[in-house]
Amino acid sequence: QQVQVSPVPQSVSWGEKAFESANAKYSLTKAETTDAYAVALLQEKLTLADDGISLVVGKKGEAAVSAVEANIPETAEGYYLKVDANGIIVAGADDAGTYYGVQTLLQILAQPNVMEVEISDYPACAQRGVIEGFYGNPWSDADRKSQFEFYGKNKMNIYVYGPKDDPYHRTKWRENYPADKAAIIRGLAEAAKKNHVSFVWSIHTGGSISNSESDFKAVVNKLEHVYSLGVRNFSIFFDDFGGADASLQVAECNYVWKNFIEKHDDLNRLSMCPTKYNAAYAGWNKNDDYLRALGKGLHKGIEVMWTGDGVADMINQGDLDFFKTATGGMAPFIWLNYPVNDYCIGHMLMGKFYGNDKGNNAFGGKMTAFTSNPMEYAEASKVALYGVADYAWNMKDYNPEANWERAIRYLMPNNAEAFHVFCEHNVDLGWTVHGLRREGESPNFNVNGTLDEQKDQFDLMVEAADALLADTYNPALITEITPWLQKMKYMGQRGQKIVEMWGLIDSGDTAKFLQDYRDIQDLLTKEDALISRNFSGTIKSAKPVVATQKVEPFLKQQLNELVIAYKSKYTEGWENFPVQVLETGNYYIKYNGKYLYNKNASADRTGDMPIWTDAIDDTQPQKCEWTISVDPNTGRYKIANTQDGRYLNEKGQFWENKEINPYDPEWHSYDIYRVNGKYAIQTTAKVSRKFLGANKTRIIKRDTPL
Ligand code: LOG
Repeated sequence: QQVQVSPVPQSVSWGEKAFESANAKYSLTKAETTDAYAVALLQEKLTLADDGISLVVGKKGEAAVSAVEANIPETAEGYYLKVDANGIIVAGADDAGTYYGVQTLLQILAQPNVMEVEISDYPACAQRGVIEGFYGNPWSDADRKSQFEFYGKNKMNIYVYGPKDDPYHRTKWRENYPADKAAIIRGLAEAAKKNHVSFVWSIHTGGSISNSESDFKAVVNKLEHVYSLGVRNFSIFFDDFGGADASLQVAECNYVWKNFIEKHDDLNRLSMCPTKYNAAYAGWNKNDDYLRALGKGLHKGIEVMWTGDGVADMINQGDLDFFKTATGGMAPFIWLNYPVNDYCIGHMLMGKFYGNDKGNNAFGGKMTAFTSNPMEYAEASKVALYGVADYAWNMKDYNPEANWERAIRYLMPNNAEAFHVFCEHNVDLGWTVHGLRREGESPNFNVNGTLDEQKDQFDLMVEAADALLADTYNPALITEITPWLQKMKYMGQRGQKIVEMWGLIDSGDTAKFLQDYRDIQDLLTKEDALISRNFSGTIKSAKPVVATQKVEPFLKQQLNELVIAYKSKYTEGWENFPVQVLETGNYYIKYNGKYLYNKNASADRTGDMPIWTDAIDDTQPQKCEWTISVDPNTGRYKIANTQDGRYLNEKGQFWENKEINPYDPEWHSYDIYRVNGKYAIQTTAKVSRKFLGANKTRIIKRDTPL
């Protein structure tokens, strides 16, 4: 059998079986100068012995590999690898190339039957990796070390440290790390190196810096401090604080270049994240003054980050063209905002990594880096990052489906099927301020399928959750996703009950029907109590949601239909029925004793305000009549006013202003339920941080008695 090496090599040709790996010993030939980390890996993973299979490892210029020198790819980090009857040779273009050749070899040798093979391989994109740049709980030391090892195995070579909630990165940028935290950074820089990952430490001086030499000196002092901890690559961030002052930013970056980068022989890179870091933020203007000034003013060699068309966008040729024109000829350092979920923290993003241009291998050359901003869930992010690594290494052969299947098996080898089910149901982001959607959630769930088919799917949700909760292969991963596993299990159980209840309507077992109904309420209560993990300070907590694209709306809608079907047939138990559904029709909505009506007034845009409409002291209820109906596609209630029929949950009414909400057509959502014998509407409105001038998306909830 042939192993699918991941990332997929640029060129591979397989032959016959060469030998069996069980009990195989290898006799290592290398040079003094051969990459020490590659050698250490071989020593760690293989049994070495003088009478073993010949294993020659080296880089271009070293005598051991001179025979194959002509086969070594020119591209930095490339390698040539051959396994045949004579043994094995790994020849790198440089140290990293040798190391990556060894990583590929270890994947091949992990198979029971080792096949003859010849590989010529090199990266499409020179810098490939991750930007820890999200809001929320920064990754732990252990998370990061596990990441670096993963990057090494997957040929990613850059990690940018920029967690928004590390105060020493942002709010306290002038202060040095205290000793304990400094030791952690030192350890990380060292751990990154061992995996051929360049650790980039970034500083976010934001709005608390002036265009003055004394302030710029403070930046250099901080960078010198981090340099003293072993970091050799740096970045300066100007995202998300407001002031797009190009002259200050250029001055700051160039000062750092001259007085820090150029002062150290072992520094040669600097990057910056601009304030207008995507086309939307630059008003889609290719002649934007700010970007032009960066392109003109920044010292040659300073790389500029770019997220694409908007904040969360997949990358295509158009993005590169826009950036190139706007900056007067630069290639972007791509900061891809996926699978980051800090703006939709209830969602785990476990789907396929797809949607970026494949180009041919020249596409990777048109960007200086391809990096992904992940979730604060480090282990769970690896599903997407497995795709990022594969894509950035070899775009032309990148296959999202095949990659995803491999990622699932690689990350959860003993319960791959269960993990597959989990990933299938955690794909889409839902509606968010950034508008990014992911297709294909719950692909095996058919809303028009038979009850039996649906039952199978619900059973799988429950079984997969149980299997994963008991899995011990990667405890850190299971800890991260546990609330989502519990949610998936409860949802599956709700589904099982719903299937059963349709049978009970027919059979007339009203007692069991009512019991199932109450059980569903209990499950919902349990789901409502789920919370992602312990949070502190300004860090938000997440309420896990699962399968929001298809399964959740289906469950809601089915429950409504079941109750309506029950009511049309039976009266038994109805009085005490803990009804949560509202029959559709026309209603007046009262809030604090006043009728709500369709007043086209502007809402308070700064505070915790209900977004939809003002309550007025109006004695003419006909003016404020609302039609309530269930949207069959989402299972959500739609509330339309009877005056002009516009829906509250579409942007027509108060949110026409594109400045405020450029993307989200479903700004409001409603849950209608019954408390103390009265109906209530719970409004959930999202307000973007851009619009609030604050840092975070805000979720506003209000109960409105009907
Ligand atoms: C932030 C980033 C955040 C991401 C997603 C950049 C350059 N900055 O809108 O820290 O994780 O979006 O919410 C951002 O993307 N701002």
